[in-house]
Formats: sequence, structure tokens, C-alpha cells
Amino acid sequence: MSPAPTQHVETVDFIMIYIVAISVVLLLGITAAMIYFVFKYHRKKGHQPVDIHGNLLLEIVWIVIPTLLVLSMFYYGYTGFREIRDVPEDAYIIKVQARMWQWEFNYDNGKKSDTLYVPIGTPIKLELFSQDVNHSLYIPSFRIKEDAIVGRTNYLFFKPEQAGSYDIVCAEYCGLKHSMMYSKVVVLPETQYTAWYNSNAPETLKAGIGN
Ligand SMILES: [Cu+2]
Repeated sequence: MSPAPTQHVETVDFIMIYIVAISVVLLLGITAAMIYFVFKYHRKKGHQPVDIHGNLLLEIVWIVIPTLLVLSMFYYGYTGFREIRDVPEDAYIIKVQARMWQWEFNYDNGKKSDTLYVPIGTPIKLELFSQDVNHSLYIPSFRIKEDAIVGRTNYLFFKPEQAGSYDIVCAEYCGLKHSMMYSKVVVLPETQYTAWYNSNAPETLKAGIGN
């Protein structure tokens, strides 16, 4: 398996597998017990049912074990959530304008692009704005997604660890050409990023799709 493009990927995937694994074990265990009891205790002809009394130990076990399981899911979910939402002070801010049907990335030196360029190893904070309707910036490979909404500033945070090019998708239906609202995030080594960042060549923004 190739190394994860960001730390978030390992965190999110671990929690996902943890919860699914527990769910599968419980599903199989409960289903098997249910089927077993259906056959073992089915009503037989001429047989009178007897009263069943409580079992304190069993009741404690089935309260304590599920409680611990659910608390552990909460623990991993919450710490994972904080990891994704707590942005370090020194994060590099890139402003994102969403519009029908295009992403526009604005860097602090005035540069604009429709592909997102970021340097490896730098914590990145994307500030999300929308000019028209609700959009949602989704980077599946990084396991992050957030709405871009008119009149509100939302954010996303990630720290790229691997050079490469990853898909950016609009994940909120935003009109006729929503399905074409694709872009890329390109993770570059520091020196290449700086060269791109300082180059004067104007980044040609493709006209919004369909405009
Ligand atoms: Cu959109």
C-alpha cells in the first residue's frame, strides 16, 4: 500500500474500519444467537412454557460491554474530528471562491488558479466562499469535505505528505453542470511550489464551464 497522502487519511480510515468491524461482529453474533434460540426454544406440542427469571450477571455484561464499545467509538470519532478541525496557527491560508461551475483558488500574493497548488509538509487552511449557490468542496483522497455557502466562511484543513495530483469534486448539487465541477489539487515539493508561486505567468482561469 502506498503511503497516505495526508495524516487524516489514516485517522479517518482507522475509525471507519474500527466501527464497521465492531458492527459486523455484532451483526453476525446477534443473528447467530437469534437463529439458535429460534430452534432451541420453539414451542413444542404439549409443552407448557416456563417462566424465565432475570440473570443479573448477564444484564450487567450486556450493559457494560456495549457502553464501553460505544464510548470507544465516540473517543476515536471525537479525537479524529478534532485532528481534522483544529487548524495550527501557522497554517497557510488559501481562499476558495466557488461559483457555478468552477473553483477559484486565491493565494496571498494575488495569484489565482483553477487548480489548487500546495507545498508538501505545510498545513493548509482553505477558506471557502460561494458567490451563488451552495457548493461542497470534496477531496476524496484526503477524506475531507465541507460546504461553501453564500454569506458564510467555512474552512477545510489538511497537511499534504505526498507529492501528487488528487481530484477535487463538488459534492453538493449546484445546477445543470454540477457534475462537471471538477478540479485537481497538485501537491508539489517546496522548491517547485515556490517557483510556481513566484512565476509571473498569469494563470489562465478557464471560463466557467458553460459560461
Ligand atoms: Cu458546485
